[in-house]
Amino acid sequence: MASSSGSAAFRLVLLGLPGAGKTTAANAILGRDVFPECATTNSSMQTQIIGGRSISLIDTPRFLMSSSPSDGGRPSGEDLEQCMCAAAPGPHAFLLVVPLGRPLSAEVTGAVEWIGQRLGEDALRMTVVLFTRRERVTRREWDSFLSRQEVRDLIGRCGGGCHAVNSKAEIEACQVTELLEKVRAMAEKRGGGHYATDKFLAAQKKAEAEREDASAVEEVARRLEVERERQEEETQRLVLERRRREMERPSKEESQQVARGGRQQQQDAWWMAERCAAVAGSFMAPFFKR
Ligand SMILES: Nc1nc2c(ncn2[C@@H]2O[C@H](COP(=O)(O)OP(=O)(O)O)[C@@H](O)[C@H]2O)c(=O)[nH]1
Ligand SMILES: [Mg+2]
Repeated sequence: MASSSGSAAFRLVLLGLPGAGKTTAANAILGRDVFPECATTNSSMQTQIIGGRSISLIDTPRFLMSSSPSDGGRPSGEDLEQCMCAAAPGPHAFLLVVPLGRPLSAEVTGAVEWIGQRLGEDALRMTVVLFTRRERVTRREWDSFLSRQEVRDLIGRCGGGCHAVNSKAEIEACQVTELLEKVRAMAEKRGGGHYATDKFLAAQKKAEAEREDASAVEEVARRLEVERERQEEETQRLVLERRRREMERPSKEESQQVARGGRQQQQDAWWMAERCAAVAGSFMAPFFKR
């Protein structure tokens, strides 16, 4: 995802969990309070010439790494896309800001995974872990912290190693130079160039289109399923209706019996009428003879 910029400028994106110290570190690196310290809601860029090089820092929203709106984050992807646009044509490094003085939480290690998943392995190769609140640990504590396996794993996943600062106090120029030297060395190791925002955005768009296609296919499948269920119910209803009609209709034998019974009654009626006529005839005959 990297592309060659050929520019002497560096664009660095600060990433980290809420309250990690991104805004404070950005202001300290630039030596001016240019980013407001109140809760950051949008990614924005500020530029300063440091040691003859144009350094642009992109501060990111408090909840960039949280996709859950309940945490204050915006719908997945929106903040990150805005961050990438602010860093266009692309950052030369990502600074993953991690505060010192507390054990590494699962969220911090999760942040590294987040970078890998959302920005790709290339972004991890151009990430420096920037530890803040350096003044809170002694040299001995710092050394012991660095020797811990989970810390080594965290730093090992990032191509640019680590750097520690106290951003509450003014960061000394030499510390900034040291950090920028790490970024430069990292860029050189990678063959130069910056993370390509356009490729990132194109990949985002492609993923978005794929998600839309997948949901369109899901919608068609859902409609087909509804139609299949409807037809099944209709067939069931017709079968029951036919059964009900069959139960109500007399059987063939019953109908033949009924028909036979009717004919018999008719024959009986004729026979009765004939008999009556015969009896009536024999009874009346003597009167007519006279
Ligand atoms: N002591 C000390 N406090 C710091 C340092 N960096 C940040 N802070 C404090 O940590 C809090 C959160 O910092 P902020 O930059 O707003 O965090 P963000 O949410 O990552 O931007 C603020 O009160 C800062 O003053 C540091 O290096 N040392
Ligand atoms: Mg902030």
